[in-house]
Amino acid sequence: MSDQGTMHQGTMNGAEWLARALAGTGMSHVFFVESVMRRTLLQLGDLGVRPILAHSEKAAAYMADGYARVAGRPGVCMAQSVGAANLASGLQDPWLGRTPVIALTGHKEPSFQHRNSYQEIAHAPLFQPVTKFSTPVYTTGELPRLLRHAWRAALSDTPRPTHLDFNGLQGDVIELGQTAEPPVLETEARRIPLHRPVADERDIERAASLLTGARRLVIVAGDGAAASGAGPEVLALAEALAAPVATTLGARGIIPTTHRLSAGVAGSYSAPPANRIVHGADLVLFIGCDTGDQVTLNWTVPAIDTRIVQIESDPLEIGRSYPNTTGVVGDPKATLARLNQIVGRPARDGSYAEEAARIVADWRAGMASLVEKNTAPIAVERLCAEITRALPSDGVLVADTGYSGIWTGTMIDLNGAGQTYLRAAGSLGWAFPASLGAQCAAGSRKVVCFTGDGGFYYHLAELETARRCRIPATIVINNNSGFGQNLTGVRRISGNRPGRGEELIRFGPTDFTEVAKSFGVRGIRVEQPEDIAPALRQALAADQPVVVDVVTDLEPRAPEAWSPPRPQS
Ligand SMILES: Cc1ncc(C[n+]2csc(CCOP(=O)(O)OP(=O)(O)O)c2C)c(N)n1
Repeated sequence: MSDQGTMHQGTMNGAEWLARALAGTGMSHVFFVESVMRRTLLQLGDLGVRPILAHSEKAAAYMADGYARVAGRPGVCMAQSVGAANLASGLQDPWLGRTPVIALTGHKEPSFQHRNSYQEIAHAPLFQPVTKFSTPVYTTGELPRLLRHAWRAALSDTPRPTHLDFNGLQGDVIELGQTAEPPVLETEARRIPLHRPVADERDIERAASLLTGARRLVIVAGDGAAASGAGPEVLALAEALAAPVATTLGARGIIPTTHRLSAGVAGSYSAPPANRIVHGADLVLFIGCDTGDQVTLNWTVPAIDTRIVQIESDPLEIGRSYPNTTGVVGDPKATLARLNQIVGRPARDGSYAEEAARIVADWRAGMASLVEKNTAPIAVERLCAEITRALPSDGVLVADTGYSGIWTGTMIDLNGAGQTYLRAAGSLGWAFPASLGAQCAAGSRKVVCFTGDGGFYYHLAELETARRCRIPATIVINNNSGFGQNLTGVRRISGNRPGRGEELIRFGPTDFTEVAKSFGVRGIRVEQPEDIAPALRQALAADQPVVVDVVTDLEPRAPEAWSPPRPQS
């Protein structure tokens, strides 16, 4: 090809076009594993976008996920052909968590297909279940159109990953051709959600009259409400209608968690109050909430026949799981702003809000002895209380799945203003790489990762990335030498015989400060409760990554969700 790598009048090499187009969106970092798109990565660096070399493709995808959620713009991750399967597996969490991650891979030329090529299986089936849009790119000429489509698809409601698979195992096709298209992806670079349609006025009025007519109204705010930045509008509505506010785990902190109307996280990863309060409602207002099994405790909270009003930007979500639903399709923040105007300040009976506040206060009082526990082994409730105190007012908390989600979602309070809570959508090990990506987007805001030791083992190698790239996240490890959450289940199936089956879930002990040190990362070991606060203070003040390895015990159980009584048969 005669024009390889050279610049013609008004045209540009595809690799350069890609770099300029990505840089033009305002992104600051991309995440990759060598060997892929080297020219693009070098040019991105020249344009001020930092390529972060990760140690596995899955970690690169998680970094892009954390980055996107904090930046409010797409996160980009890249891998060569043989890394595509690993990258695709890393898209499960952003798919479930509804994050616009854009994955770029290479594949071998058509002439290599169907003849036992080294290192490659079909990519399309790998990406099909975890992307909204996935397509091969065979020429540079197609690149601008397909990348723009991948960009739009990732960002449009509901945001989710997309994928471009470039010809050539390192994505070489874009090295070969020229394009005259301007390197521009977006007409206007905006934070997500890009569009904020307000629902139909009659639908909002109908919702307002249902809501004001309910006596025991409860709001359940979901990840969509959090993504829309609807916290102030949710709180204003809750106050106007004296409605307790429960949230999905991902919307933890959308309003201040210590507010008298905050009922906490509802569903399966919850403390008892929220489920009791939601289940006691005569009408539930879901806002940007997927009504999935996790937030509804397998569709029992609220009960399936409860009257529902649902505000949701994606019409497909209206009534997906609750038949008795009145839908309002619009961006949560923009639609709530109008709803609040219509609702005004009606006279309300505040007795259900008072009852809810009492349920929460009683539960908190019951937790006080653990929250204040002063002796070793350290209670995780105490660790959480120390994180509540230490997290800066604009801090970002990134939680892993399982107990890490339950502990942080029930025992760490958030201010409902500048703080951000990100949680795994289920993949153990997600939090550590995601926190590194989040920190890349967060600038001077501090990111705190909360992970169990089981979760942390997954991507230990990224300690090297954190040091090399000087990503100053604070990594708190709840180090209980095993899969704590799974102890209950193993005991149950082994007939509660002491020790029986525990080899399935116990490991360690490991001193993660020694592990960190071997990667050149600072570590602080904490074995006594009074040492947690100083350790967090030092870690948060550092301009480098710090591992805070907190030694806890495997036995204590995290808060358990309240389940409604089974109907008599
Ligand atoms: C990829 C993946 N594999 C397995 C699981 C199942 N799982 C959920 S929580 C958990 C244990 C987590 O252990 P750890 O991170 O040490 O936290 P702890 O429960 O001890 O607080 C496991 C194995 C999962 N969620 N994701």
